[in-house]
Amino acid sequence: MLTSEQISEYLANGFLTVNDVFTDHEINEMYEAFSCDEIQKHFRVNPSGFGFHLLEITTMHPLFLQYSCHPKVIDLIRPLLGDNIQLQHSKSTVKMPGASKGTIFWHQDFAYLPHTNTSLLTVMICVVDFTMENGCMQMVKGSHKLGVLNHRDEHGQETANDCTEEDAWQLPHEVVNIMPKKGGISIHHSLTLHASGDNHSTEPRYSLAFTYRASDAYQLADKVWEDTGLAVSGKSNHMINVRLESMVIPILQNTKRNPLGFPFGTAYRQTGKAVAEGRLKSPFLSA
Ligand SMILES: O=C(O)CCC(=O)C(=O)O
Repeated sequence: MLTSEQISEYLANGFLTVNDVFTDHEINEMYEAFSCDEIQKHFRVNPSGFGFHLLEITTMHPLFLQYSCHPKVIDLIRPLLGDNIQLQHSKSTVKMPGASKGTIFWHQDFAYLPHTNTSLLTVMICVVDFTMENGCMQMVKGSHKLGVLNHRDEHGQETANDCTEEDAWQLPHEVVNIMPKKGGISIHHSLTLHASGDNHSTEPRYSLAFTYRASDAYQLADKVWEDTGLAVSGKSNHMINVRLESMVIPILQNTKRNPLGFPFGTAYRQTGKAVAEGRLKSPFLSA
């Protein structure tokens, strides 16, 4: 369980590091799971980008499913999300050593997966020590209180470098290096601004990321992954109410980085087929 100090820290800063969550035995198990052929082949296919983000990892190995639902994780996040929790997505975050294989620009996760409320967070499980050298995450203290920042270009599309509001990670804002030890985790709020660099060490940075949501957060955009909506705490998905938070959400129209929608998916176009295909247009509006 989190102490009241840790809960206050998360609420104030928008992130938290907790060490000594998993034993060496559990970490070795995860490491072994990463080593299976099915998973390894993904890390090597894309030398220049998002090969390290392999989504739906819970469907690829039973151990990853087990750890996404593990009481050690769920007991820690229950005070932050409430009793009814679902998985929103799962992924490997394995940074291979080398330039341009793992840079993540400043962003808020919520900008890519907006919901009706912001009760979403990500747990990163560190299978090795996280260091500046191997591309640990950096987070801006208190940025979860800034609302949803702009991640769009003038056409409403995702920008190449994610968040456009540079002031948000300059002084007086404080940037913190998030460096859990092997077996530790970090937890960050879906609005916490974060980034990470390449892995300049000689070893892969093995880690897993599970994004969870309060079950009353209803998804507005981005892909529904195979494991989205998996109940990990409390009631199953029946009879869940939807909770609305008052906010403005700049919905991304597309993802430039990858038209197929991997890894972030595209905003759902909430239009019927005839409208989407341009067969139906108002006779009173110009294009
Ligand atoms: O793995 C990392 O260093 C960062 C991952 C990240 O920011 C994300 O997936 O949103």
